[in-house]
Amino acid sequence: MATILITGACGQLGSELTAELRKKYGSDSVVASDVREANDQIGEGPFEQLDVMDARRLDEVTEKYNIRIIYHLAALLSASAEKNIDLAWKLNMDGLLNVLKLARDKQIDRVFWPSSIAVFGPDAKKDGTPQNSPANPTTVYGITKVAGEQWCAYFHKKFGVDVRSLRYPGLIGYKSLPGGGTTDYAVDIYHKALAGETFNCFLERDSALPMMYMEDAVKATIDLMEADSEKITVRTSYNVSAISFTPEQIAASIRQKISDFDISYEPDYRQDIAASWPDSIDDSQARADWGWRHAFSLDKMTDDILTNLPAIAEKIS
Ligand code: AKB
Repeated sequence: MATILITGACGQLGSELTAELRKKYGSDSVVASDVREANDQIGEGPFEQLDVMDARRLDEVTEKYNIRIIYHLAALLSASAEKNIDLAWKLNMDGLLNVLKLARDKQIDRVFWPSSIAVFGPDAKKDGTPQNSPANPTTVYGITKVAGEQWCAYFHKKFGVDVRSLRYPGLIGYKSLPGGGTTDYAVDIYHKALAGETFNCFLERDSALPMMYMEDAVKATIDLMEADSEKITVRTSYNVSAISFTPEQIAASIRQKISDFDISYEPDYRQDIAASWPDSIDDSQARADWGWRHAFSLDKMTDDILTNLPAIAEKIS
């Protein structure tokens, strides 16, 4: 198996993707990297401390392990990006350009880069947003994702870089804590429910957003990366979708298991971000091109999280 490098491996998606790729291809075939120190969730295997804005260090790590495939996940998410627009632009763009140029110069076999539903803004269709809706975001994060998608398409067309991408909805997992996203409330809510605390939600009760359970997200990512090249007809980024719900609906799902769970609402600036995004996404192109299917409904996800989180909650909080 060709050696894989993951950037941002200690993040919410990175931790679970690293662990799954190591299970699938063997620990030594997957080099985890992050600007932070390694965490327990990524499992055993090589780790390098790496800032993706440092092109020379990225090159050094690639050479050291003879890297052939890169999952480039390091980025600032939407809420953090609004608080630090300079860092968001620099990290999200310079990081991606460093990876794309390296892939071109070293003829890396395949690159994965995450885009987001944040590419869409208020003028996109709210429900079942199509693949080719106008992408006019009103957030800094969204701007970096639109620009990033165009860079991916450009490097593919001009230099033949086999870069693939998904527009993730909000990703919900229990194995690590997210940081800096607008959809993160849907992770935190389970921790509060299990601790017997009232959850104070920063979104309005009826603010619907597209979401996906982490197990589905990891599967979508690996399926896309393993698909034959001729099946990939979208070289900006694929819409992918699973479930869509409001804070009120996730609270009701939790209440089926924890009947006295309570939620209160105190919307802040993140409500404006959420309001600018779609409520649900049409991902028929991904389903047709490379066979994407999700497995987890809202209640199935709630059940899985509330069953498994108690055993590890203390370790990750
Ligand atoms: C965020 O909330 O910023 C992310 C995203 C939807 O890309 N989870």
